[in-house]
Amino acid sequence: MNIRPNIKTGKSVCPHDCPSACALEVELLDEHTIGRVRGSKDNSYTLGVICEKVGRYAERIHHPDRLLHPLKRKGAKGDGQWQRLSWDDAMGEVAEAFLKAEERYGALSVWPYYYAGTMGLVMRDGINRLRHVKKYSGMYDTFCVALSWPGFLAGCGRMTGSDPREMQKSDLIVIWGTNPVNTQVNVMTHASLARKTRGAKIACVDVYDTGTMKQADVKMIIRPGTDGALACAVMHVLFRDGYADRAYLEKYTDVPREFEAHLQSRSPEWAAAICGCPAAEIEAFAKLIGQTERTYLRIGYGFTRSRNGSVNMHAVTAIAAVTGSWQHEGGGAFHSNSGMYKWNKTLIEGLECRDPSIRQLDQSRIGPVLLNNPYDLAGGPPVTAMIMQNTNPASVAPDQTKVRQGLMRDDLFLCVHEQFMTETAQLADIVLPATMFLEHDDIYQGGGHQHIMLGAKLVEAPGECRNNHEVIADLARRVGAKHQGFDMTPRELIDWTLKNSNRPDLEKLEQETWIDVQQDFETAHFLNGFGHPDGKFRFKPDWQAARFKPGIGPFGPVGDIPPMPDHWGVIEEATETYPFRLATSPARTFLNSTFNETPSSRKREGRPTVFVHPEDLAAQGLKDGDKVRLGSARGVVTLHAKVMDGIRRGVLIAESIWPNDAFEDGKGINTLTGCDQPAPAAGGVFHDNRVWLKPA
Ligand SMILES: Nc1nc2c(c(=O)[nH]1)N[C@H]1C(S)=C(S)[C@@H](COP(=O)(O)OP(=O)(O)OC[C@H]3O[C@@H](n4cnc5c(=O)[nH]c(N)nc54)[C@H](O)[C@@H]3O)O[C@H]1N2
Ligand SMILES: Nc1nc2c(c(=O)[nH]1)N[C@H]1C(S)=C(S)[C@@H](COP(=O)(O)OP(=O)(O)OC[C@H]3O[C@@H](n4cnc5c(=O)[nH]c(N)nc54)[C@H](O)[C@@H]3O)O[C@H]1N2
Ligand code: SF4
Ligand SMILES: [Mo]
Repeated sequence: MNIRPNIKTGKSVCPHDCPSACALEVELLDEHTIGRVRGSKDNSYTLGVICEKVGRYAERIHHPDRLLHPLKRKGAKGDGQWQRLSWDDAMGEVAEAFLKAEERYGALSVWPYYYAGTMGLVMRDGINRLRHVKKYSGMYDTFCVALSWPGFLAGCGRMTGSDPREMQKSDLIVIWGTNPVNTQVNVMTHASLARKTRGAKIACVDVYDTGTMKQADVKMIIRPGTDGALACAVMHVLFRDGYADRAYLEKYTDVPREFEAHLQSRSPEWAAAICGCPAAEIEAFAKLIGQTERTYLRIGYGFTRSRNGSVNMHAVTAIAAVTGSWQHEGGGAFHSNSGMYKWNKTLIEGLECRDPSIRQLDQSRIGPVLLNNPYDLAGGPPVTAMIMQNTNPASVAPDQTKVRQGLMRDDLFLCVHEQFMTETAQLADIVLPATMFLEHDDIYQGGGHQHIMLGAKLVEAPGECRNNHEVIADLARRVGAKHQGFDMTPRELIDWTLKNSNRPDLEKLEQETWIDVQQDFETAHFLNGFGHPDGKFRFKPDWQAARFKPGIGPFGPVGDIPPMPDHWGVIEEATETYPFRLATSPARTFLNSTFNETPSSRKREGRPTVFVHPEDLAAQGLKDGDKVRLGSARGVVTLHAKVMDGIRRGVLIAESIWPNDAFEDGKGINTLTGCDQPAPAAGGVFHDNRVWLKPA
């Protein structure tokens, strides 16, 4: 799409929870209205490409259903009746409820709750300043990375990796457990460039025939939760057939010979029985990796959303250590660059007021927390007052029935600060209207690349919308929380944070719009050593020490984690009652539950659907398009079946996240998912569900 002449454009950053954090150019039609949104061609990672849903952002920002005024519940919770009130009255009610909760049960009964609906550091994380100053309950954020990060860190010791732009210089890009065509489109830009310019091959490992898989030369379709087995068999072949780089292994890894011996019984035949993928395909895949020096492992999040997810992540990272592909440009591995930025968030988060002894309630267990399960409350008082920003747990959190029951509690005061009347906002006592990213100033980092980026305010907000910082600062004043961060503007917070993180200041960032902070080649490729004290990659990690946040966890049976990469059979294996394994992979034009309010996304995605192997469909006496029910130990949902060839028998996929009310009975897909805490550090197990499938 070309720039239209005579239309003013502004530079911005996509704020959504997506590793691509695209650099944007936004058409500004007047001070309230945007036109088209494009990817910036000048940014070396974005390269002018963004996803279709953000390309038509005008549809979201100018949506007729945007919340414009503070609202107060009329009638019972969830009745859908509201009355308008002024900001002053609304904030007065929130403050009063918080002070009352504190007086009755202590500060721990207030639980500020947030997630990454915006990735802006000021707007996303500022809620923690209020939390820390007031000593409210902590939140352990487990939806997304609590499984993947400990798995990556277990081996590599630092959350960085080969420059993602190096994919252009690879000869084989292995896209493992991510579906970038849907979830982070720029990976495909760089992989396709490598294919075009040097004939690189693309391999994809997933549990169904995704849009990414369709573009791949090598297609590895496995059963969910079996990546550890596949990785072990690949490494078995690498050692067996002489593709292991022994000099590299001796220098850079902890127990290479013990690991080689361990892998001797992990043959392709062994893995085939677990993964459901023929041994010959595993052999060929391993051989290709072994023969290609410049093999780049682009490792995603999706395959870690299982009870053995951390172990599987670690197993996949071990492949690059066996081949030593880290030594080559266009080689090595990448999961996230989050470990690179090293922000000083003292003022944004009020870190100097943080008391590490305060309980951390697990975000994914919001259901049991609100149902007063003693384990989840860690012996403390019940949660009786909450403010939520940038998240929609009544849709996205696991074990939805419990989440809803908890949020419906009569003695819980809930304030939701939102852009739309989400499933969560519908259950609130007070709903506050929030700005969108183009209506406020913030700063962003690229998880999937290496830029610090400024997203400045470009248009005026509609109605009475206020940004997160304003709301938190206002509430702080009303509940007597004092901190200099509450008295600063977002721009002052951005400037302070940049300067105190040894980065150029706001003025400089404003001139440049983004700063490339890529590490040098040796550091990014761990050639100066991996992130452990001895500088070695660990085939045998210290799982007991594996945490995502200092001081929290480990959870679950850490002692049972296999000492070296393996298939760890703690997933919800199918049983006679629940003969299928279900993954709830992201749909292309929804982003979690965001965008599921836009008409073009709804139209493109159709209706809530479950993909079923043709033989499984026939065996159930069903045909394509039939209405079906899925049931797990946690509940039942109703949707429609669609036949899918590219999937193993016994595996189901329900692309997500549809609004709850798009399903019969208003029960969304997370009715089926569980919220138990997998080892070592807990985390959302959205793709690890045993279910039955029946005609509706
Ligand atoms: N369109 C769209 N984009 C998104 C999102 C979205 O919901 N929709 N979500 C955003 C967020 S919050 C995140 S964290 C990222 C996540 O982005 P990704 O890293 O891509 O992770 P997921 O999207 O959870 O899953 C990716 C793929 O993993 C597959 N998968 C599931 N289980 C397994 C398994 O056991 N083994 C293997 N090999 N594959 C498996 C799924 O089928 C899916 O195709 O995407 C972001 N971008
Ligand atoms: N079944 C299933 N469930 C999943 C997943 C899955 O793959 N399958 N993925 C999981 C993952 S990886 C994640 S990260 C979670 C994400 O779950 P959430 O963090 O809840 O993400 P969203 O559903 O995108 O909701 C974000 C909300 O923030 C609001 N918002 C955006 N910007 C702002 C702002 O500036 N201020 C305020 N006040 N509000 C704002 C949006 O309107 C939106 O309603 O979902 C998890 N749930
Ligand atoms: S690909 Fe991700 S970061 Fe880029 S515009 Fe789309 S949602 Fe935003
Ligand atoms: Mo996520």
